[in-house]
Formats: sequence, C-alpha cells, structure tokens
Amino acid sequence: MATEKKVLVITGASTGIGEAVAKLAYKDGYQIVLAARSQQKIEALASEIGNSKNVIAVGCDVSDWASQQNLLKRTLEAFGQVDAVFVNAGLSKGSPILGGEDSPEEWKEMILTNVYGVAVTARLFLPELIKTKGHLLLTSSVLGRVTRPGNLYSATKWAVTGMGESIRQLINDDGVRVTVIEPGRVDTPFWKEKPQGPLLSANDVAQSVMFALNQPKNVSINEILVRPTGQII
Ligand code: NJP
Repeated sequence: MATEKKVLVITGASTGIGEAVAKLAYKDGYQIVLAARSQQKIEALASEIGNSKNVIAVGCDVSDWASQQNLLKRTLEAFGQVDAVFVNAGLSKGSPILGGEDSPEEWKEMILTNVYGVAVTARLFLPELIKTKGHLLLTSSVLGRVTRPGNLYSATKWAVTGMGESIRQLINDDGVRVTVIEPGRVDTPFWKEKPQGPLLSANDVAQSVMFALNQPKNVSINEILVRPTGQII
C-alpha cells in the first residue's frame, strides 16, 4: 500500500531532538514513524501530534537487529514506503578513556547504540530509500567534527560522521540524499545535569533538520554543524 504523503521514520523519537523533528515534520505533511525504547512516551507523543492513520509508534531498541527488522516491517505494513529516515537515537555514557570508574558495559551500550545501531538502521532502510529516491539524515555531533581529551562519545560520533560520508558515496548514483547533522549542546534529557553555558533548544536543531529535508530533490545538504552562539568547542 503506497501512500501519497511522504513517510519519515525517526529513531530516538521519544524526547529531545527526535520529538521536535516529529512535531515539525508532521506540520509539514509527513506521515511519521516514531521509534524509541520507551513505548509509552512514543505512544503519548503519537496521539499528541496526529492520528493513527498518520503517526505510528514502534518500540525499538536500535542496538538490536531483530528490533530494527520489526521497525522496518511495521513501517511498511502501515505506510508501504519510506521517504526519509532520521537516524537520531544516541546517548553518552561511561567514563573517559582514562580515569573515572571502569564502565565497560556502559561503553558497550553507547557503542552499540551510537555506531552499530546507526549502521543497522542504514543497512535495513537504505533499500527502501533507494526505491523512493529518499533521504537519510544522521545525528552526529560537533564532537563528530572536533574532539575532547579521552572522550569516547566523541569517537562514536566521528564514526557517525564517517558513515554518513561513506554512505553518501556508496549510493551516489541512486538519487538518495544524505545529511549529517552535527549539533552543539542542546537542552534535552541527553544531559543528566544541565550544562553550563549557551544551549540550543531541540526545536533549533529540528529546524536545521527540516531545512535539509525540505530542499528540492536536486539539492543535497551533506553536513550541518550548528552550535549555540558562544559555544567554543
Ligand atoms: O537526547 P535525548 P537528544 N534504541 O536523550 C533514544 C545527539 N546529540 O535529543 O529509547 C532506541 O532527549 C532515546 O529514547 P529511549 C545525541 O547523541 C545531542 O539530545 O526511549 N532509541 C531518546 O528518544 C543523539 O544521537 C546533543 O530512551 C534509543 C533519544 O535516543 C541525538 O542528538 C549534542 C536508544 C535520545 O534523546 C538526540 O539526542 C550533540 C536505543 N538503544 C549530539 N538509546 C545534546 N543534547 O547536547 C537511546 O552534539 N535512544
């Protein structure tokens, strides 16, 4: 069942940047698939922003292959096509590479979510995006362009930036656009304690995502680095 409206899948849709993109994209006429582990939050968000014909919520742990296969299956059952995927699920956990507590399990969760999870989403959804000449958008970070001493989160985001460019080259002839979004500090639940200094809102970043998404088909914005005014690194 192919649909007239465009279909956008968002991972990490339960809060923060993903939630903000869902709200803006719905207003722009997209049908939305909300994916995150917190089923209740995404169900509440789905009913807040639309109706069940246009927005569905699919519980998904991106670090799990079968869970992402189910996300693809549910998307196609509901809407029959995928026009854009915002690969946004991510977190920062664990100690720096030297110092702090030994936290190998937290490192594993971060790497499996931020790196493996992104690769799995791309692998499963790219065949659908090739069919629609669609758009893949990936949330990296300013720390996927610069780095900080001993910061493993930064290394995972360099991996995302690298994957974005690598995928762009891979599917260059297929008409699929690829955009890497690199936010500075954003005021979202990502932070256990609100950081000092200037912050973007989730909506500020969502506006950048929509800017890339709403370009004409012949315009491929490949990278957007957006800091709050006054953030130095
Ligand atoms: O943070 P938050 P942001 N499987 O915590 C989901 C990057 N970034 O919006 O699963 C599936 O509100 C989680 O949902 P749940 C950051 O690295 C941020 O700021 O229910 N989903 C939630 O929806 C990340 O890539 C800043 O817990 C999983 C979402 O991910 C992206 O921006 C700066 C999951 C996280 O939302 C969005 O983060 C920067 C899993 N295994 C980059 N694990 C910043 N906030 O300052 C987590 O440079 N999620």
